Amino acid sequence: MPDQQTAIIIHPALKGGAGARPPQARLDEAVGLAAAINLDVVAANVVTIAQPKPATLIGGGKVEEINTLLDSFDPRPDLVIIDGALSPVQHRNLEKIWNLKVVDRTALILEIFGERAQTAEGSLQVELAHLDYQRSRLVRSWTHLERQRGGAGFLGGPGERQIESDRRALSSKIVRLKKKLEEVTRTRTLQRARRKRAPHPVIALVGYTNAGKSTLFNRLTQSAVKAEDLLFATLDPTMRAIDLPSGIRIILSDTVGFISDLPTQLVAAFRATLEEVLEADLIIHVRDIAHEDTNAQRDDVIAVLKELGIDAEDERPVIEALNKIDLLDEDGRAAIEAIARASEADKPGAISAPVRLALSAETGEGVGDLRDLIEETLTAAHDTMVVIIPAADGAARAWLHQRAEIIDEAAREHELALTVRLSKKTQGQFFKSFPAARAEPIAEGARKTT
Ligand SMILES: Nc1nc2c(ncn2[C@@H]2O[C@H](COP(=O)(O)OP(=O)(O)OP(=O)(O)O)[C@@H](O)[C@H]2O)c(=O)[nH]1
Ligand SMILES: [Mg+2]
Repeated sequence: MPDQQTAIIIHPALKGGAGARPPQARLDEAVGLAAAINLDVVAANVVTIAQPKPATLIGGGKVEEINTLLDSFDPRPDLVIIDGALSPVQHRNLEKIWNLKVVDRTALILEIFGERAQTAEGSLQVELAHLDYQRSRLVRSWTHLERQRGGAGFLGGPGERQIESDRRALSSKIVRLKKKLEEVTRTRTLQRARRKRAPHPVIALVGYTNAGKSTLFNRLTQSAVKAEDLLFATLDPTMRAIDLPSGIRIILSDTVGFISDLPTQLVAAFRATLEEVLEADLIIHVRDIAHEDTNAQRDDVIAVLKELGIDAEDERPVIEALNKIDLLDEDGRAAIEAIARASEADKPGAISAPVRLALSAETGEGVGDLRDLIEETLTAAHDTMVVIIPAADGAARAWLHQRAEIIDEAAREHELALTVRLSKKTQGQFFKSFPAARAEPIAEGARKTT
């Protein structure tokens, strides 16, 4: 285990810059990010920027001040983290001036993702994003930092493989990785297709990092998925089948947390990982309602979902789980509960107008209500019915077997009676494709067999 590396963090705040979040809160978040990869943060400052400098982003005076700050430590810190985006030129210049490794926000998040990824696909995606980022920095020689820069991540120690400084080598590596990733993704798609054949509704938990998704996932599944007070504790989607009280089986999926200014490289790379969300029947947006930036966090999550194609037009039901109410005082809690009650009219909810529910994944308060709401939402979107098709209509039968949950199948004279659970949307498709089919009201007792 190498010694813990030390870092100072600078949050560059553009004067009069847009943004719902106060710079101090952003700085705190950056400190949390650094803690997530076990960096020892020895100083953290906001630096106000009147006008971004093309050469160094930060003005000359401030650059000097930071140098003095660095010198005041003995030994000097290992890293400077700039909680913002640096152009390759700014990056190189700052490293030269401070004679120190500089890490920008993208690289920091990439590093965290790299440490957390657990599945082959997750690791490949991060590596790819990392290479892509490196390639963008490979405009000239890095020799002045050769010693520090080893391995895939900036924290890589000596002995790890050196980054190819040659753009071409990097590019061919990217091509190889992409191929490998394609293979892994294909396997996953196959797995997903197999799951589709057992057509259980998929419920995706999404939300800002540290909102409590994994804790809620554990509550709901009573399993032990890593839940930690670390940013980005979960990187690869974890899925688990659970049975709701009525017997409906659902697949719950825990996902990677979102963050503001997610590196574009990662948005692209993680699209596949978040595909589960794209295909979910119900989205639960978990929010840390006790966080001072809770509204800005919500907006960030909605922005990322939009990038993934889940926009205001999406008709999928959305539940906002207003989590961590145990951290609120009485007034705060009353306010949140009022917001939740007011949203009942929005049932079954949508991304633009979600149904809200106050709860605490930690204490379990309200989690039962969430389970009921999930059940209610899914039931509203699905019907159990008897579908009658001509006995000879193999295509209709196959279609149903592929996309519906078959509860019962009985042969009648020249006909087949299938008791199925079908979403409203799928029903529409089915009866349009197979006009000879018809629906019958479900016989008493048949529902029990679910
Ligand atoms: N007080 C309180 N803490 C909570 C609650 N839910 C989660 N936490 C804590 O919040 C922290 C983050 O929880 P996680 O479940 O790991 O959050 P996550 O959304 O999965 O985070 P990432 O995987 O990093 O995106 C942990 O320390 C939890 O114990 C809650 O209802 N109340
Ligand atoms: Mg998690």
